[in-house]
Amino acid sequence: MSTSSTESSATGDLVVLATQPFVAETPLARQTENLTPNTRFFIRNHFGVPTLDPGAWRLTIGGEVSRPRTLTLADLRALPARTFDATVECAGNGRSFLPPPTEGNPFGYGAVSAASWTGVSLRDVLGADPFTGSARDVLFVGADHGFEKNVGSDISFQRSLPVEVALHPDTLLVFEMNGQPLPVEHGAPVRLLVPGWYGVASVKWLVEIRALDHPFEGYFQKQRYIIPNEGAAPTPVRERGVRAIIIHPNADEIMPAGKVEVSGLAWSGNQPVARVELSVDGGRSWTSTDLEAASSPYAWQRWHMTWHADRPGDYTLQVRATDTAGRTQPEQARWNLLGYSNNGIQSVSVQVR
Ligand SMILES: Nc1nc2c(c(=O)[nH]1)N[C@H]1C(S)=C(S)[C@@H](COP(=O)(O)O)O[C@H]1N2
Ligand SMILES: [Mo]
Repeated sequence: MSTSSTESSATGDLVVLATQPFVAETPLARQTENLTPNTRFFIRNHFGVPTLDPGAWRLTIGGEVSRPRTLTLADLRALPARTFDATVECAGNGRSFLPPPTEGNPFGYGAVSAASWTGVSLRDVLGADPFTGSARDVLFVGADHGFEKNVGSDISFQRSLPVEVALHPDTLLVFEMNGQPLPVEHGAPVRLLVPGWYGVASVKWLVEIRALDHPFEGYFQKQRYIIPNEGAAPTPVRERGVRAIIIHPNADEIMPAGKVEVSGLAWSGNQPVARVELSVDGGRSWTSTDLEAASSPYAWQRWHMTWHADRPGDYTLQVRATDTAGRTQPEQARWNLLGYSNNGIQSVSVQVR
C-alpha cells in the first residue's frame, strides 16, 4: 500500500480533501478541457491504493457462472477493444451545498471529471450464456481493503450490479484512460466502468467477478451509497442525475459592465443533455444557451452564452439542464443523510461594476 506517489503527483492539479484515504477534487476553474487530463481527474478512494503488478494481475471469474476461470491482462487485450468518452461523477459531488451539512467528504462541484476510456465489454469477457440459472447479482471485488469502523472488521471494496447492467455492452473492463495506461490511482491495471452511473459502481483495482444467487448486501451496497426513505426500502445510488455547472465566471467575481462569456459543463446519466438554460435574475427568467453536441451518450457537454451585463449591480447566475429523456434539475435536491445526488440548481453570485 502506498499513497505518497499519488499525493505528490496529484496535488498540483487537484484540491485535496483527505490523504488517508486519498480524496481530491478538480478545481472548477481547471475544468477547461472537454476531457480531463489524467493528473487533473478527481480521485475518490475508500482505502489505501493497492499496487498491482500488471504482469502478475489475475481476474478471477466465479460463482454462478457457466465457466469459472482466471484471466490475465493479455487475455483481456486479445478481445475487441472499445473506446468512448464518459463522465465519472461521485454521488457526493456538490454535497457541501446541501443544507444543512451532512456526513461525508465536503465536495464542492469538482468530484466529477471526464475521460476517453478504452477497454473491453464485460459481456465479451463473459461470453455467451455466461451465468447459471441461479445468478441474481454480479459482484465486483477491488484489491483495496482496510478496517471499516462501521463494520468492525477489515473489508475490501465490493459492489454489485444487476445481471442486465453487467451484460450491457457499454459496461467495460477498462485498461486505458485518455490513451494512456490506466493510472494507479484510477484503478490500474483494470477497473470496471459503468458509464452512466455514479462513480461508486465503477470498481477500481478489479480482481474478482462473482455471480451470486442472492442480492449482494455488503457495506458499500446497503449501508453507504443509498438514500434512506421513511418507511420504505432505501433508494440505491445508481444512474447519475442531470446537472449543469457554471465554470465561468467564478463565484464572487467582480466584472466591468459589458459582454460576459458565461460557460460551463452539463451532463446526465445514460443519455445526453438536450438543453441548458441560464438565468441571471435568480431564477425568474431563463434563456437557452448554446450547447455543444455530446461526443457519447455518457459524456458531458460544454455550453456557453454571451450575457450583456450592461447595468451595474449584484447578480445571481443559475443554470438548469434538461436531458433527452426529459429529466431536469430540482431547484433544491432532497436533503439526505449521506448527502448523495445533490443535483440542485447551482447559484453563482457576481458583481457588475
Ligand atoms: N476499488 C475501489 N473502487 C472504487 C472506489 C474505491 O474506493 N475502491 N471508489 C469509488 C467511488 S465512490 C468513486 S466516485 C469512483 C472514483 O473514481 P476515480 O477515483 O477514478 O475518480 O471510484 C469508485 N471505485
Ligand atoms: Mo463516489
